[in-house]
Amino acid sequence: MLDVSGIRELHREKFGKEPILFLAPGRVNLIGEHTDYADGFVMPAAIDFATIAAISPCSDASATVCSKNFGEGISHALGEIGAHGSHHWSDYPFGVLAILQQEGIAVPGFHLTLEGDVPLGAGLSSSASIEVASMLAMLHVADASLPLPKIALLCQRAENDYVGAPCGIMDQFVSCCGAADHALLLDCRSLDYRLAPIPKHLSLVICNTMVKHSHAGGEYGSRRAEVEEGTAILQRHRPEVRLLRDATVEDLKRWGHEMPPNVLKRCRHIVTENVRTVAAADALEANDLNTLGRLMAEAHVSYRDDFEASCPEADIMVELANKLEGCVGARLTGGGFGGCTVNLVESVHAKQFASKISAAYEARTGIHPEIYQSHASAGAHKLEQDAS
Ligand code: GAF
Repeated sequence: MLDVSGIRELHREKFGKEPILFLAPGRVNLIGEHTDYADGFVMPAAIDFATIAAISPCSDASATVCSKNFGEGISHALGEIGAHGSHHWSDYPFGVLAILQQEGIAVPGFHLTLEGDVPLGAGLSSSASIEVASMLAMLHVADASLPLPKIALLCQRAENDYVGAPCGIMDQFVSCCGAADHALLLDCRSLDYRLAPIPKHLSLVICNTMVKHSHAGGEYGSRRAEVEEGTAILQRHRPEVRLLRDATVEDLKRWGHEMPPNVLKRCRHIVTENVRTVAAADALEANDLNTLGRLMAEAHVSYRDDFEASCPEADIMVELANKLEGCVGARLTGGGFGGCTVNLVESVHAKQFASKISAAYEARTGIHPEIYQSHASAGAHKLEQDAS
């Protein structure tokens, strides 16, 4: 759990001013992987792990960010933020500042302290949580407000344009709009969403394979490029296909032979994943947990075999989970190539599930995993002065 009063104290000590605090959560995705940038469907939930941004205005025209857990602090003149980052952790808050400036929002000089407990590089959206918490904080000192979906879009732009990671909208959106005890089915084209309650007797158990992933690294971008290549081939026959959201399995059967085999597989993952994701939301709402579990299993196989975004350790984690008592569904979550699995587990079995999977995974891989239990939590918000 984040030490809210410790963060407040740290800020006071460093900058001599009482800060205002904002919290933005990380996320776990139940289903719908790499569908967001194809205008498709995703169903994540915000989690108990988060970033807190503590901010106070300063008298000169500079922006200073500091952190104990992300790394060294840094300061820039407000007029010298630039359009691209420098591969430093502070690219996330400075990217947010750059985008707000581009939007014509006059953010005055500030001191910003950022602390978080979202495991880094684990596929749980630590970056989105830093961006969203930073943006809420900067909007506060600018005395400006924006609707949450707009904040999500601007944070995505910070990550795409300033940090240089070609992510979709899912992570920033659920960090902004997540709701306690609910998963969020998002239509990534219209940004309409509906909240599906997670049954009270289920727990979210997140298993960290400890295999690091990185979005700025090549694999995420190369998958995205393959998806775009496949989309362009379909568009020759069906110009109304703007993105893979508009394509069907029939389209792929008819014209898939024109695609390189790997491109066809990537497209098949996305087209079928969209169908599974909407069906999974329906199943969750209908309390049809067998169907939900089956769809999560199919999604993992598709992610592993068609999208080729899994890794041996994640496959082992999922295989082990599926054998344990109380497991409703298990799959690799997030951008892929490592990170965490998401497991829906009957709460009465969750503790035993965690200890058994930890021991079995370590026995199979020699890696000691981290296992986190989380609720589906609320989206980004201001922390009241007395929050501790
Ligand atoms: C990462 C990206 F940031 C998201 O936009 C999404 O594409 C996800 O990978 C895969 O579903 O988290």
